[in-house]
Amino acid sequence: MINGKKVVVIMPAYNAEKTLEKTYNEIYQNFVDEIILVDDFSDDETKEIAKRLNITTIVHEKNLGYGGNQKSCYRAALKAGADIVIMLHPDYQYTPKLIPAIASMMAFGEYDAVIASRMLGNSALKGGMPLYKFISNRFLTEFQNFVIGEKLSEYHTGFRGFTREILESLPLEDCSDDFIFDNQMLALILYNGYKIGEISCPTKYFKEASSINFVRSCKYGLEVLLVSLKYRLAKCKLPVKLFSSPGKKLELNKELNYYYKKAC
Ligand SMILES: Nc1nc2c(ncn2[C@@H]2O[C@H](COP(=O)(O)OP(=O)(O)O)[C@@H](O)[C@H]2O)c(=O)[nH]1
Ligand SMILES: [Mg+2]
Repeated sequence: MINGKKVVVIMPAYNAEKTLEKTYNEIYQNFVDEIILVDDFSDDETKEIAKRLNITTIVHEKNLGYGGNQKSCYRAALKAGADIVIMLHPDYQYTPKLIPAIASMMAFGEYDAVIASRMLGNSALKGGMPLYKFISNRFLTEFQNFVIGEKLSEYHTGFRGFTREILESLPLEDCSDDFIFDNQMLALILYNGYKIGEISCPTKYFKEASSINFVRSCKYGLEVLLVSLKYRLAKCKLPVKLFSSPGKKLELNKELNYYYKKAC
């Protein structure tokens, strides 16, 4: 708990057996009330390791994709009574040591969402981010900031925090089940007038921390351009799916398939 707010860490996992334990070991648990992992039908030992680490583990019976995985994570966190949810990739790319700082930025009412940015400061390339990802990130960020009229240092980090209100109020069920989910969610947060705070975060690139290939990155990049344009059109009062209509909020009565539930 921080300031009386229940803090839940969620980890959308896919083939994370080599990095999960290291990530978990760096979560300072004094402030964290619960950790929930959703395994998106990995073909490695992710769920077994999660259980051994005493992490509440939910499994998908088929691969739903990165966005589909996050939807399950947020449903589970809301059901667990979370006031603040921290999304952390279990691939040991971001430092979990920043969780208390990120949660505090929301727990005292200052922000509705927080991103741990690799682009504040100068650490992304030093941490091994491939040059093409760095340049794409810079370009997409500048483009998106310009089109939607915001000023974030990046929109693509895998370490973020959200208040319960955001998870309950936005039409997240209508967002993609693929990687573009992350970008749609940030765009929706801004579209609806919520405040996003940023904190600088070191990043590490190594084989297990980065599996998205060039082709998937290109698809993601094009989708980011599209999300930005849709945002602008919707702000101009044109009917645009996801932004204009009320949309579908997270369905909390959807069944979650618990593989292991930590005893309270
Ligand atoms: N659910 C799901 N997650 C995936 C898939 N591929 C990658 N991921 C996860 O998506 C996140 C981001 O992918 P990653 O390869 O680390 O991207 P990068 O670090 O930005 O290069 C990681 O937590 C991966 O485990 C997939 O097919 N399904
Ligand atoms: Mg990664």
